[in-house]
Amino acid sequence: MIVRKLEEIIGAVNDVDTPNWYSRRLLTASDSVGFSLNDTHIRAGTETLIWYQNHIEAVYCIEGHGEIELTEDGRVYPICSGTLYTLNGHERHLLRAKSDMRMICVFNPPLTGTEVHDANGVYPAAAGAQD
Ligand code: 9YT
Repeated sequence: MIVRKLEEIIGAVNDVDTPNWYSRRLLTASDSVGFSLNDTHIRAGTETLIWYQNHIEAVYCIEGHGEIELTEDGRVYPICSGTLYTLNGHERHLLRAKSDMRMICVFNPPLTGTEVHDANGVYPAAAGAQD
């Protein structure tokens, strides 16, 4: 059993800060549970290109509001507290935060804990992952 508190992650190596968002990786690959879980804040007014080619991400918004736009067809989905979206098709998208947003993000395969997006919005594949 794993019991962990947010205060243990804040300021540690798994507290990842970028210009558009900061993400506290509460569960990571080293926990060996098959997924990872982040407590992520998106800064108001930001737009982030995201394309999880190597992962499935589920995102549950618990604070704030914004939208995602799928770049393939321009469809826009409003996101607010209580909205879940899951990128089960590895959809390339833009995330726009209309206010500060807080999201619980689950990744499969799990993140190692320190990932940031590359220029294409991608996180690298987990070591040992199959193509
Ligand atoms: C919602 C979203 O994907 N935000 C970008 C950060 C990412 N979810 C993370 O690593 O927590």
